[in-house]
Amino acid sequence: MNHVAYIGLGGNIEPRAQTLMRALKLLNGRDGVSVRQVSNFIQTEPVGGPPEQIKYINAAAMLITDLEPEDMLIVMQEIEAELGRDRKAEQRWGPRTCDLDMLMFDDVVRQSEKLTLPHPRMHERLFVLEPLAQIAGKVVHPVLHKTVAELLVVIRR
Ligand code: A4P
Ligand code: MG
Repeated sequence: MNHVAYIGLGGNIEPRAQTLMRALKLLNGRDGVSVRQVSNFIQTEPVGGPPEQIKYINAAAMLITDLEPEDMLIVMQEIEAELGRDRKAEQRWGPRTCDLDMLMFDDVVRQSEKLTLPHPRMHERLFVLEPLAQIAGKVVHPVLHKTVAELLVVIRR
């Protein structure tokens, strides 16, 4: 297990907390993936998407893994599908059972069609930074060269 990855979890279709718990269990059950830290589950106002969505529950987790980022993303997408997420039926930023985003993976900086690291919107989003700061406040963003705690201060201003 030679890599450290931070992921964001979010969902706004009931049972929200139960679905996120299942996602963490499924991740931890995969070969070469171990969930080591999990933030609190927080309720957040929906950002973007259609009006009148219910609130999200968001969380962040730290994993250690032998997988490379692309393989980790495939695992995350398989788990989203297992939890009933159907991308084709969904609107952009509309309600979803479980969205798993790869926020940071070691110090990898990469931009491909399938995977951008760090996640391109993580530093703009309270619903990502607030739970992430609970478990990774001192971790430095490899592009912005600020810690997660510092990024959180910036967007709260
Ligand atoms: N992709 C590229 N980089 C990554 C990465 N680092 N992690 C690609 C995960 N995926 C990555 O993602 C779309 C494509 O991004 C994938 O095919 C993958 O190859 P998706 O999960 O299918 O679609 P999405 O999540 O609907 O789109 P997007 O643009 O990623 O949405 P966001 O940015 O994740 O926002 N409000 C609250 N309060 N809480 C939320 O959790 N989430 C969203 C979704 C909107 N509003 C929210 C929340
Ligand atoms: Mg996503």
